[in-house]
Amino acid sequence: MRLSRYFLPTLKENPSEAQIVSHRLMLRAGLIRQASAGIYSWLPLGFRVLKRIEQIVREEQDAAGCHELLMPTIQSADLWRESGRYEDYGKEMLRIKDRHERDMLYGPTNEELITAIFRDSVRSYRELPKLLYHIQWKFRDEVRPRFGVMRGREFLMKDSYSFDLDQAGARRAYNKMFVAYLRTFARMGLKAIPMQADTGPIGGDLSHEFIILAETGESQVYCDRELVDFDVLGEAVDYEADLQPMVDRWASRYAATDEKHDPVRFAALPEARRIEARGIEVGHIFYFGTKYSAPMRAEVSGPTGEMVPLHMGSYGIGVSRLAGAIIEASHDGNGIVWPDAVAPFKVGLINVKADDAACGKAADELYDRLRAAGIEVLYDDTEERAGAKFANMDLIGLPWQILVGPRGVKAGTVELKRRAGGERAELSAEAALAKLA
Ligand code: 5CA
Repeated sequence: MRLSRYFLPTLKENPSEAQIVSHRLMLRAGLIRQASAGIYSWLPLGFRVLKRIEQIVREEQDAAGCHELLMPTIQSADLWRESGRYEDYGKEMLRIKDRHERDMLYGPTNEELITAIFRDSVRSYRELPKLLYHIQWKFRDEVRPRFGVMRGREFLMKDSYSFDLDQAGARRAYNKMFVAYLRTFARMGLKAIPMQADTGPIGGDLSHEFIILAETGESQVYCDRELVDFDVLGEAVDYEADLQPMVDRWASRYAATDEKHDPVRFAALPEARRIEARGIEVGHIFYFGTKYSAPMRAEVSGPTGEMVPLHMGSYGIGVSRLAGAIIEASHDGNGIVWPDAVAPFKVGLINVKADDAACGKAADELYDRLRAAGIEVLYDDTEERAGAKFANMDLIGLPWQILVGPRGVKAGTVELKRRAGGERAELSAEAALAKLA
């Protein structure tokens, strides 16, 4: 992509409305713009990041045997009356009337709708277990939307739902999601720690929040330091095998949010291992048994012919929140430092001297070669002065930068810079290409 043709409205000044670094950087780097309180437009660069995050989430859900579908954002109130949550949800729910005066709502979550879909199509325990998910916008009329996309009113969520005959089956589904979540966040360069958590309006008695540690997090959390160093991506996962030992390895260590904190158990840890910190919740998984299936009569015939209500769980990931959370975890004084896996482009190519014909030619050629090699590149071919280009490229945080300047053009070299750490090397264009390919 040539920057001269792209739409990347970056800001030089810090926007006054942003209180935390990720919000500031998302506005400054031209990723998002606020449409109204807690509601954001995703500009081209931000949208690429959002799609990257979504794709990692999708790949790990698919690997765990979860099937993607898409439910609507607008739902009928009648379904929510069946579960009893229409009244319970209170002011957080955006309620709408259609032209026939029917009560509708903008979905804050989808337990009711998926339960209705399932009960209308599945009759026998033989069709179980099933895991379904979608990635769809939600609306919650939060009292205090803040921190940009971290606590929005409209936000993108991946929500999965599991259907099993009994509690043991539901536990297997829960474990699959537990492991899939560990992998998902690790692939994004995050250290997310599963912590015992409150279930809130979703309900149920088994629940973990996946929390990344960050000073600006909204939750107070407590955990065993050793969890931070657990390796996640090192071992291959067989989702058909018993995942309980792997889950226990994590769940047996102390990790809890404020609501579930047990000071006595925490104090039993050696002092050097006690972490008390702030955390950002990037995912939340729940087992809630028959909370929805019983009142909504989502039943299947069991092995002996009797009708039994489904055992269910739901599993959420804050896809849009993750864009902010990743920046909280990965930035420096100059801007964002995107982990490779979610970066909007892999490389930023800079023509350091816009008015130098030889530089322009060399940079154009390298741009073509990078693209031919399938490397995603944002090429700053604008007339800006070099200093402004460098600052801008650091701000948007692409993992690699290639600088093409007059001295290098004479010597037959370019400068390759790693955004994280700032390491630089002078090398031939061929060597730079080989390194990036
Ligand atoms: N139905 C369940 C699981 S599918 C559910 O709604 N869970 S949740 O309420 O915990 O939300 C799931 C995830 O969405 C959270 O872990 C969080 O990462 C994200 N999320 C929740 N509220 C917001 C919000 N206001 N803004 C941005 N992300 C949010």
